[in-house]
Amino acid sequence: MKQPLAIFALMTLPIAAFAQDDGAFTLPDLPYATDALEPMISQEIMELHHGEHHQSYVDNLNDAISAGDAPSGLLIEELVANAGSYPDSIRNNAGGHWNHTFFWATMAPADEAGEMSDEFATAITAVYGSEEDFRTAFEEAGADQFGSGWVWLIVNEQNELEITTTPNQDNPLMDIAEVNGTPVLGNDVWEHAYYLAYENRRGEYLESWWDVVNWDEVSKRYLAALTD
Ligand code: MN3
Repeated sequence: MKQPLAIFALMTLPIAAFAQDDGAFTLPDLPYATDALEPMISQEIMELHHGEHHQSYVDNLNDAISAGDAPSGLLIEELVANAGSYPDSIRNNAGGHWNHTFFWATMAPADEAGEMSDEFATAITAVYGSEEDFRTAFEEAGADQFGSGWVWLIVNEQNELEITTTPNQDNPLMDIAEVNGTPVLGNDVWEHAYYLAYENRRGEYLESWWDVVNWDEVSKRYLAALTD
């Protein structure tokens, strides 16, 4: 089951994220300005989060591959899908690169965030009762993730929507994840994602974040993640 998930992830992420120059992974450009998600995500947080944190995952991943921790020339999806076969240097940094690339691509400035497609909205309502109840469940899962990690909405192996969390930079595409599936939405609940603006108020960050979710993009990823 791992290979199809990896293929779906490849199909639904921007190609630029995986361009390799001389075999090295590179930091993808943000699809908007660093101040474009204000005030939900401050420019200061965005500059640090993208320019420093994400860059570090990319640099550390390249260093780990150079050191022989994983073969060179593999796709990020291949490294992520087989994370359990590699040292933590690969698991953490390949995960960090994939997760942040996904995160930037599934957000948008509030006035460009779009709407859920009818198909996606229907699926949300079928599982959670209403969009509001879905948001509450997602926020609660994010708040309950102990320490650093991510909260995800995935299409699971039964082709159903499911909310799950992962610690650190793990994600549901990884072979070592407790729950496997294709992410269609994910929020970063590491303190570096919110602390400068929200301090210890993770719940407030999770609630504010909805305004910058790119529903057009998430709806497309939902359709792409469904299997026959
Ligand atoms: Mn982060």
